[in-house]
Amino acid sequence: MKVKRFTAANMQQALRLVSQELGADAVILSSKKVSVGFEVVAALDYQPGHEQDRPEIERQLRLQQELEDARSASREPQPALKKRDERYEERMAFAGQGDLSSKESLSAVLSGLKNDDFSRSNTVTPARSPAPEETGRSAAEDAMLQRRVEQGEERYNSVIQQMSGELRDLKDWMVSHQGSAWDTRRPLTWQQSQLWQRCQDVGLEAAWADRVASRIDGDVPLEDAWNKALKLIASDLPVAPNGLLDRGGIYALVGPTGAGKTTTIGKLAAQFVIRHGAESVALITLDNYRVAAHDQLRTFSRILGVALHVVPVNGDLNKVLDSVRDKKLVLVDSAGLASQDPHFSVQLSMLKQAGARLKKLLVLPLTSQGRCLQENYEHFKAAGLAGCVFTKLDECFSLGPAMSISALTQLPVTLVTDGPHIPDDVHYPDADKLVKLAEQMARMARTRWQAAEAMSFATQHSSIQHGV
Ligand SMILES: Nc1nc2c(ncn2[C@@H]2O[C@H](COP(=O)(O)OP(=O)(O)O)[C@@H](O)[C@H]2O)c(=O)[nH]1
Ligand SMILES: [Mg+2]
Repeated sequence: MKVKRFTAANMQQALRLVSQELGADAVILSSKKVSVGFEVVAALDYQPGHEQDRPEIERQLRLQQELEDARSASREPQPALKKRDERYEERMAFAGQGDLSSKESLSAVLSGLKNDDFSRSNTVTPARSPAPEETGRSAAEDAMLQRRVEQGEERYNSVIQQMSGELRDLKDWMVSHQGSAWDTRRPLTWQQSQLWQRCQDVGLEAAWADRVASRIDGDVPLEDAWNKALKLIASDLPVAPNGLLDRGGIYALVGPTGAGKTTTIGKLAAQFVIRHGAESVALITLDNYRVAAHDQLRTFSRILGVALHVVPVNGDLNKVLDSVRDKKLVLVDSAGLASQDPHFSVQLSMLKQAGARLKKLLVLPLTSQGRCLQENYEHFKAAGLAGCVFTKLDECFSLGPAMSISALTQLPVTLVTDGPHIPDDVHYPDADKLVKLAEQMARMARTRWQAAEAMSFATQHSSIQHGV
């Protein structure tokens, strides 16, 4: 937008100056009678009704005035300057509230005037800057004036830049807080906060969600960014090599009561017996703190024809392990004791003493709440964990909490069980499939909630209808 003030002996001449300099599309913003004739303020590319343009109009008029004042200062005595300042104040107040109540296009105004109004034009006092030869001012003075105007513009631009920077910071801060991002010191963009929220829906721990969201740049559409995020989640999830237990080894399953330790041992033993024969497997149990605690394992051992070794309270697990050295696969079952139980520390030290040859796998039932799973990890980590087993996949509604423990503690998922049936319901994990499943569960949960909400709305609605 270009704004300029024109002064002429009469209105027609002032409009002609406008037409000459700004063209027929110029819009008259204001006009008024002044001592030397008429003054018109006109603009090009002006949008009527755009109140936000007013500062820009005022800025351009002010610059024009400053330039004129500076020019006259170089040839007029001081008191004249004050007079001009007053004129400037007067003009500022006048711009936008002149005699022409509506802001009309110049072509419309001109077409309303008689042609001979223009032919009768005589001396015009143009607002345009006089050339140096007209004013008698030197080129150096002109350059100085020009510099002053440019300095004013520079100051203006730097203030605008500073303000837009502050606005950007404020927006980032608001976005990161709106998304309740984990690390509020490092704000997330709007898209990252959307990804963060989706990670939360999947059940990922806030710290992991934050790590995932902050690694995605915001240049791609949200759905593409989400697919990238899912790939990152899968790559963050440590999984044990496929077929690890098929090669044999010495494994102990630890975890809370009812997690599925004994059942999983039954599945693994049965599969190994089918492939390698009963004499290749040994079962050991530390769980003899309760009456009939190892009855279930004894039943498995009888059916499979596999030897079962019971380590008594305060017994020597290492000695028993030595006695089954010739077995390809040794599986140790344990009791899911509470940490305040005095037998817990006894069992823990037995497991620790067995050293690295005995790989301890933490059994995490996916049906448990995230907080419980975290407690289970804290409870058993002193045993020196080598991996974890996800159980009850068939009964769970969220995979995120267990996946978070595995990813944040770098405990590889070694096995996944998805039913109580022996020997079939045990599998080696696939990170991509687990993540996909986790996302599907989150989507299903959302749909379920939406349906429930719709149902409750429908019920309330019908209640009102029936006047209940
Ligand atoms: N649905 C389902 N049930 C399981 C699974 N694994 C174990 N269970 C059941 O969970 C219950 C407790 O299992 P158990 O092996 O005794 O747990 P433990 O106390 O850790 O030894 C039993 O009824 C099992 O049949 C599984 O993957 N899915
Ligand atoms: Mg058991």
